[in-house]
Amino acid sequence: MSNKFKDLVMTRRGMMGATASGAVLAGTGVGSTLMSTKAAEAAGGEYNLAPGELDDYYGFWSSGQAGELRILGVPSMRELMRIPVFNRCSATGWGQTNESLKILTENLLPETKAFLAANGKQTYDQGDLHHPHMSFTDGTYDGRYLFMNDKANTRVARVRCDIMKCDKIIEIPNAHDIHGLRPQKYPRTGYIFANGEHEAPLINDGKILDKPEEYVNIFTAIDGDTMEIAWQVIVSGNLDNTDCDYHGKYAFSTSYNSEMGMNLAEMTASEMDHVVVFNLKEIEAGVAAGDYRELKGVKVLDGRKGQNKNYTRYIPIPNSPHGVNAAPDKKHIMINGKLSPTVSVIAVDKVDALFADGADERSCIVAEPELGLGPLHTAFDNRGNAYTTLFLDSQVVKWDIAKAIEAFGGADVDPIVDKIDVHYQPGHNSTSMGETAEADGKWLISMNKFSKDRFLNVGPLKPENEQLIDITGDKMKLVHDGPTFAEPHDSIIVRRDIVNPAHIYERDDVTWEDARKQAEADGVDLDWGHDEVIRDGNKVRVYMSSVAPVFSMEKFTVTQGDEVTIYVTNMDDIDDVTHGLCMANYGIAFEIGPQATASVTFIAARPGVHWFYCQWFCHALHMEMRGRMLVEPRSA
Ligand code: K7E
Ligand code: CUA
Repeated sequence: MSNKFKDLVMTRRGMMGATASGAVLAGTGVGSTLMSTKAAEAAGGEYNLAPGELDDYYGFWSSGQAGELRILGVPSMRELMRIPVFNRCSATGWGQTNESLKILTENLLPETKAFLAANGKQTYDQGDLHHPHMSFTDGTYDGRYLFMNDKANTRVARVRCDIMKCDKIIEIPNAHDIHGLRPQKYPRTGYIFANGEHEAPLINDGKILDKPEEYVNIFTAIDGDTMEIAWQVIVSGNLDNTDCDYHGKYAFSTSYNSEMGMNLAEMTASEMDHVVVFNLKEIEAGVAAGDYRELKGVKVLDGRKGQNKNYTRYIPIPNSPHGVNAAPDKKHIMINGKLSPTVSVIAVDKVDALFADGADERSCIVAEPELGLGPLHTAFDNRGNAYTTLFLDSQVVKWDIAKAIEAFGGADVDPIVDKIDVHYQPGHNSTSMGETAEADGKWLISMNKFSKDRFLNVGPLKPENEQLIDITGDKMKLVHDGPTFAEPHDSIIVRRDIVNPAHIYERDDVTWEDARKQAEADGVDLDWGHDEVIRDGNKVRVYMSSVAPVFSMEKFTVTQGDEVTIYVTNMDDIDDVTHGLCMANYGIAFEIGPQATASVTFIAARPGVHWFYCQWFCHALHMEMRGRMLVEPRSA
């Protein structure tokens, strides 16, 4: 008998034996085994949705260096939509329409605008979108907004969940390279907490390089309603990831470089790094008391080590911690070890003492289970289990939080419940509703940085791989491989009843308020099928509307060198009838959703007849949906 065959027989015998003895015992254990098996089958069977069936969850995905937000259906893992944010988009005209350019430029710092102008640009055309999170009310998602960071260019963006478009992007002054980002969970969002990852001189004017003592790092709180900066705190060490408690009292940020080193050897020199705890009430009191300096219009408080202020505490954590994850039990914060094989568990109710009576900073650590190599991020179910990605082991480990606490107290228990191989090198993971108090323990996504041999070879650049795991049973069960283009960095999984986007736009949407104001000034009623060419010196404003399959304007004439703005209002009010306007050989193309107005401005520098056409398929006569712009040569 070959070894393989023997193993198989052994396994089958083992299984049969367990089932048989279970049946004989007929105790409570049998019932729960059957229950969990059934639940696993039920959940596992549904991931492969039939055509036309809808998913149970919205998945909101970051795309890392691709700079956009993506919507997937979970559990089918079908990609439903891409929302351009920090990137440019050929299909929607994001970064080209006046409406999107306003969002992309209005909150850039003056020095950034000057720098971009020197490079012939109005705004950045790239970003690195890591962490998408929904706004909260009372510890769970409220379906209002999604917030996300741009590590590349130090920005934070917001997406409106009613239309699933980005409506605000702000640049964060004083900080460098926003990485960790989380919304306040309680009582509501409230604050958006944003970590500056890379430390720099506070006044970064090019006069300081090798004086590490002058380098600082900045933690920022943004008002999620106004997207204005509430306050900033200077910290010691750099800042990686962040999360906050369920009580509205504290935020927690990991620091993998408490040494403030400038190279790898310096950055990993000490055995211990730290987690910075931010005391929100104390910081607000400090702001009220005027204990800040104003830098680039922002109130900046000093929370560095050794300042002995009550704004921050520094909890020592083994070398180079990474992810921070608040458990849905509202009691525990997980600090993922990265270089340490451990996850450090902070008890939130023991944090008060760090501020009140100067208790030892490590006294709030209630467990530190050794889980495997390279723990990066942790997700949760509703049964007291945590699921941690192990980057180096290429595994997800399921562990029991209560048992980890018992073991830390000296009990002889093993908190590890199960391990599953993932393919390969997982970074973030997320569970259904797992970062809220309504975690439901159904699905786990493992976002893996490498796919290697899992898919057909597409050349040296490989897709990444996000895997769907059924977590309803005792054992985790891998049910789906999902190849993705750069990069499934992070995701959240939101119950579908929480998200209720519109089908068509409201005519009075704020998105095109500038167009509406200009139209009013020009005596044009945007809400009726207008058709006007307004001349204003060398500025020309062309107003037209669209109803499938025609533009209201068949042709218009401008003069070479004119600054032309074309406003298009889509008068169709039918679900899914989006039009576009593409001006051939002018590099212009944008989307106009049903009942929306969109506009674009350009210099008509190229004389001749130029066809514009609708580039979003809208009608059987979509090809016929076109018109002409005549650009007359400017007479010398
Ligand atoms: Cu979310 Cu990579 Cu930006 Cu962890 S950080 S993997
Ligand atoms: Cu309108 Cu195609």
